[in-house]
Amino acid sequence: MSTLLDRFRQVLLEIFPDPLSYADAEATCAQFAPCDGVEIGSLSIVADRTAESFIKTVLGNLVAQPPAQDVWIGLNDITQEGMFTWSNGDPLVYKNFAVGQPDNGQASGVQSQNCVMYSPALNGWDDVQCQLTLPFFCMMPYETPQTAPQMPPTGPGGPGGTNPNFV
Ligand SMILES: [Ca+2]
Repeated sequence: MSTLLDRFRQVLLEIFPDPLSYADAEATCAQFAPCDGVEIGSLSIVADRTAESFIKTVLGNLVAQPPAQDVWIGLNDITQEGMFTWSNGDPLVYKNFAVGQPDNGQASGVQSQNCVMYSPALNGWDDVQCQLTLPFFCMMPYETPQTAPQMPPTGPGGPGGTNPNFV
């Protein structure tokens, strides 16, 4: 399990490697939503470069050979074409669309593209068809450790797989 602790939001980003459509990925994340939280249980937003770097690192470890797989991020313009919104309602401040994107499928000319993936190969974001199946990250609850003593940091692949560089 690979997670990124966002200390400000008190959430963890956790990868779900099995590919799903955007809607099914959203539904999977929503299973973890508490009654009183809007962030927990949504597809991961990418609020800054730190989060994006983490996602890229996890993807690099996920597959043996590059190129790493693309993943859904919690960004879409399903409601209104061209108006991209994060799954948790945050304003779209940090953006990293790849060159020429979002193009709503203009290049392919096949079908509108309303859901956004992060592509390590593109080193950025691309709007694609929502029915594509991709791995994804969910925003998961982070529970502050109680009175247990601090454990020494573990490297990637250690217990829990938490990368100390991002905590
Ligand atoms: Ca596109």
